[in-house]
Amino acid sequence: MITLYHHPVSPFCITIRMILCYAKAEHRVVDLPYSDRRVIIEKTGGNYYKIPIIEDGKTIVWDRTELGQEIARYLDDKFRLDLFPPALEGIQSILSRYIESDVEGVAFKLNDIHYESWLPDVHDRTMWLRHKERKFGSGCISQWHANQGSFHEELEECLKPLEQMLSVRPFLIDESMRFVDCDLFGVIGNLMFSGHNAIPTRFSYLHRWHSRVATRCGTSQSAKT
Ligand SMILES: N[C@@H](CCC(=O)N[C@@H](CS)C(=O)NCC(=O)O)C(=O)O
Repeated sequence: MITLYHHPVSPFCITIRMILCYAKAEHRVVDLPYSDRRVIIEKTGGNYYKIPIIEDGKTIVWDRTELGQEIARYLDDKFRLDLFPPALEGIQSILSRYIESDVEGVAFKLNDIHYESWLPDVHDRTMWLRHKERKFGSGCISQWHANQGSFHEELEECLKPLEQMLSVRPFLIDESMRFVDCDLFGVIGNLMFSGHNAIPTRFSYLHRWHSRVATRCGTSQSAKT
C-alpha cells in the first residue's frame, strides 16, 4: 500500500495522485495542513519540507532534484506505465520545464487570489499568507487580485501552443498519455481548484484532452478530487 502525503491544491500533488489512480495502485492519501510539514520532515529525516512525498513500505520517495520527477519515475517503474519512454526524454524535459515555469507561474496566482475559499483554517491561512509574502512581497495577493485580467491574458498565451499541439494528436506529444500530460493536468487542477477559474472556452482541444486524461485516470472531470 502506497501512502501519498499531500495538500489537494498543489499542482505537483495533483499530478502524483492522478498517476496513482492511472496505475490503479492501491493507495491512501493523507491530507496535510498546507503550512504544517512536520510529517514530511519526519519521514525524510529532516531532508525535505515540500509536498508531495510518497511512502511505499520502508521506501520514502520525494523529488530530490528540480524537474527530476523522482516520484513520478518511481511510480512509472513500479507500475510500468510508460510515462517516460527513452525516445521522448528530451522533449519531455523541455516541455515539463515550460509547464512548471511559464504555465504554472501564472496559473497558481489565479488560484491563490481566491485562497480564502479553499484555506478555511485561520492558522493555516495566515501561515500560508506569510509564506507567500516572504517570497513575493507584502500585499502580493491583493496586487495579483487587481492584475487578474492580465494574468488571464498571460495564461491564454501560455496555453496557445499546447492547444495547437493537441489539435493534431490526442495527448501532448504522442498517441498515448506521457508524463507531460500528467504534469499539465496537475497545473490545470491547481488553476481550477478554487472553482473560480476554468480552461478558456476557446481552447476546445485542451477541454477534450482534459476530459480524456480524467477518464484515463478514473477521476471526475475536475482535478480537484
Ligand atoms: N515536485 C517539485 C517540488 C514540489 C513543490 O514545490 N511543492 C510545493 C507545493 S506546490 C511546496 O511544498 N513548496 C514549499 C512550501 O510550500 O513550503 C519539484 O520538482 O521539486
